[in-house]
Order: sequence, then C-alpha cells, then structure tokens
Amino acid sequence: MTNVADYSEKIPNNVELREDRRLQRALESWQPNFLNWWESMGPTLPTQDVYLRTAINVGRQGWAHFGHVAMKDYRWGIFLAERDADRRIGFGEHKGEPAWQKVPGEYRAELQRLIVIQGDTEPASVEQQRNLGATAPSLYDLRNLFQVNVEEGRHLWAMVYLLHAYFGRAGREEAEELLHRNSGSEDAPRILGAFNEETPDWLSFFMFTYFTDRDGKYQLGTLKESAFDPLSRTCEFMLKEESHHMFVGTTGVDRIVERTVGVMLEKDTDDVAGYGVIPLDAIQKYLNFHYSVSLDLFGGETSTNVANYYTAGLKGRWSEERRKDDHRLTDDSIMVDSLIDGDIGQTEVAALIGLNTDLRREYISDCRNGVNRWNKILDEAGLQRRLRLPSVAFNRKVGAFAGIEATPDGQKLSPDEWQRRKGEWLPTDVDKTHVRSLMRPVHERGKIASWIAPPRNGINNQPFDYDYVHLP
Ligand code: BYC
Repeated sequence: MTNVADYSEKIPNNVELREDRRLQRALESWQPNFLNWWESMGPTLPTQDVYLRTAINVGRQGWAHFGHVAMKDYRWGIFLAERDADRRIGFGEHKGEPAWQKVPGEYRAELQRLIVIQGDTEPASVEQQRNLGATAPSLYDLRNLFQVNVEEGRHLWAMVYLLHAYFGRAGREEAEELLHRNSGSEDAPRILGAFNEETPDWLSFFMFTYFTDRDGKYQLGTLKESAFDPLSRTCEFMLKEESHHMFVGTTGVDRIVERTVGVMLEKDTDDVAGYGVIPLDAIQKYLNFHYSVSLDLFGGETSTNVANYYTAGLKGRWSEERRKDDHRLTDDSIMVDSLIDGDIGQTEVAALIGLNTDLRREYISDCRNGVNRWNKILDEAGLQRRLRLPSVAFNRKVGAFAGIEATPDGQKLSPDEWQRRKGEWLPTDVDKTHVRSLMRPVHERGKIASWIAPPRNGINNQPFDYDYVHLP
C-alpha cells in the first residue's frame, strides 16, 4: 500500500489492485454498472466541466488536487488510509489483539450488514440530490453540490471494494443490490428512513448536509475504530472528504440566516416571505424535520445489535481511545431516553445496549454548535429570536418515542392534537411552496440568488466569482 493514488489504472487506487487480478476483474465489471447508475440516477443538469477536488494522496498533507473536470470523466477510486502494521483492537472482548486483516468467519454476517447499510446511504444521497443543479443559487453552490455528489459516489466505491475484496460472492451480490435499490422507490427503497426522503430544494440540501451528513461523520467515526482494519482505514479516509460536506451545510444555513436577517432589519418585520427570502419560522421547521429524521438514523436507544457489534470489536464509540474506562463496558450502565409509564423520561440500562444513545448524544452536542453559530448571527443583528434543536421525542419514527407524538419542547400530544398542530413545527405545503418558489437557477458567474448571502471565501482560494462550472 502506498500513500499515493495511482491514476494510470482503470480504477485509480492505492490498494495495489493490479496484484489481485481476480478482484481487479470483478471491480472492473462492476464499474460500468456504477457508471450506468451515475448516468441514470446521478445529477441531471448537463455541464461541460466542474472545478472539482480529486483525491491523490491519503497522507496528512496535500491529499487533493483541484481542477476542471467533465463529470463523466471524474475518476472514482479506492483509497484507504495508511496501514499501521502494529494496530491493535481498542475495545470489546478482543481488546489488545492485533487488528484483523481478514474477516473472521463468526462475524462475517454482521460486518457485511454494517458495510451494506453504510454503502446504501452513499448512492441514496446522490439520488436525493439529483435535480438540485437545475435550481442552484450560484456557480459556487453548484460546484459544491457536485463535489458532494462525486464524493458520495466515491464512498460507494469504498464500501463496494470491501464487499468485493472480503465477502466473496455474497459481497458481489450485495454490491449489485446497492445499485438496484433507489431512494424513495416503492419496490426497492434505500435501507434507512432519511435516505428515502426528498431533497427538493436548497434549504433541504443544506439542512441535509448539516444534519444527515453529520450522522455519517459519527457512524464513520465508530467504524473507523473497527477491529477489521480495511474498514477502519477506509472510513478514516472517507472522514477527510466528509468534512467538506458538513462545511457546505453549516455555511449554507449561515448564509441563508444572514440574508433573512438582513431583510428583517431592512424591512423591520419578521414577515419577510414577500421579500424573496426564507422566514426564520420556515428555517426552524426545516431544521426540526432534518434533525428529527437524522436522530432516527442512530437506531433504537437500546439495541442488542449495537452491544454485539461493540463486544465483537466491529463498531466502537466516537473517540474510543479518549474514553477513560475499560473499553469493554461489561459492568457499566448508562441513562437512556425512554418512555416511562407513557411519559418522556430516562432509564438506566447496561452501557453496552445503550451505545446507540451514547453516539446520538455525541452527535446532538455537535449539532448544537451549528445552532449556536446561526444564533450568533441573530444575536449580532440585535434580534431576540433564536433557532433551537427540538426535543429528542419530537417527530420520531425509530426508537423509544416512535409510538408517541410530542412538541419541540417535549410535551406529549394526543394523535389528534399532533395532526392539528404539526404544521406549527414541520414544513407545511405553504412553506414548501414558498421555498420552492425561490429556487430559480442563478448560473451566471459572480451572481447569486436573492434568498442567500454570498460565501465569505471561495473554494481552494479562488474568488466567489470564479468560473466554478462551465455549462454547455
Ligand atoms: N430506518 O437494533 P436497532 C451516511 C432497523 S449516514 C430503517 O436499534 P441498530 C451518509 C435496524 O436495522 C451513516 N430501519 O438498530 C449521510 C434493525 O433492523 P433488524 C450510515 C432502521 O442495528 C449523508 C431494527 O430497526 N451508516 O453515511 O442498533 C450522505 C432495530 O434497530 C433504522 C450507518 O448507519 C432507520 N433509521 O442501529 C451520505 C452505519 N434504524 O435488525 C452518507 C452502519 C434502525 O431488526 N449501521 N433500523 O432487521 C449501523 O451502525 C446500524 O445498523 C444502525 C442501526 C445505526 C443504522
């Protein structure tokens, strides 16, 4: 394995693919299927070329190259972070043993399942975002959308490599299935709920990249701890790419809030829908939606699956090595959110079965940073109004609160009351229609739509008015 990606190969890689002819042939026969999928399910807006980042090196410095590339010529490759020959398992019953370079027979099914679930989300997000190019607010944003899309495509490659290289025929079949399931499909939907929701407008896109990509960050962070070393190294490199996706979300919402606040001050009213921007109420409702569906992605508050994954060494905790405990957790407990006699409360459970909750808490505290940041914009403008994260019980479809309805403050509601009032907290048809009415493309260099402020900086030190995308 080298740090440097070999682009002379049909499938660029740093895993010495040419040394394993069978694997190389198998992946080369999957490649046209991937390209067909990209053609039929990927971005719909035709472009000449896009200023994209391509991975060239997995080392600490200078890992990416920027340049204008025709989307169909983008080189999706397989890159694993450097191998540490002495790496040891950091948690669970195999703690201290050498990390695995092969899949142990007894954990084959579970590992495959985790890799398939992870892999399924990557193409799903591309499918969800495929029509957004047609309404991009600027060339800068259009370029960022495509950057996110090609990298999600690469993350699919990352998981397909593992399936092909380590899971035999079953793995190859799963790799095919990853291209057959589609976001929102009636017959063959994507596995996890949030990946079957639409991303029909750019406010949704920024909320998705803020909240849902952040779930990706946390899940990849736990898989980076895995005893299965190739999975760990794959995820480590994916996390590097992932940070730009969240940057897109964070700054996208910043820029929307900034623009809305500007018009609120100028017109001295909260009721700014008529002035071509998105009112704070609508921003809060979109936030409520994307946050709550992303909380569902962590699974149940208690889960024997996650306890087994941890004990076996397949999936660790966020920042496993920084935790000050025995990394086995067989005698520990944790408080988890739960329904107690029908009310929202907390219960103490064995730490191992509460690990989904542990991860979700890390995620929630990270989500707060964004909200604080957006609130700072409101504060600095002298406005009283604040955005906030809704209660963990709000709008949940998975876990302890799936069977109840609650307000963003965590007050339980009867099903009737929920039906009557949910439009106060989740985007209504009126909100969605307003947001969509603003989604008119601005594909002219240096120009930007009315509802969003320009970014403070361009990409790779280029100015905002750089020709990030050439349209036909
Ligand atoms: N929707 O035992 P439980 C990303 C199922 S995002 C539908 O609590 P567990 C990205 C569950 O499968 C990160 N079904 O679940 C972001 C189980 O089914 P079975 C993706 C769900 O296993 C943006 C049952 O309910 N990566 O990378 O502890 C753009 C009981 O659940 C859902 C991963 O998720 C749901 N939301 O935890 C691009 C990492 N949740 O066994 C990319 C891999 C649960 O009864 N996956 N179920 O048939 C995992 O670690 C775990 O499987 C989960 C679930 C955290 C997803």
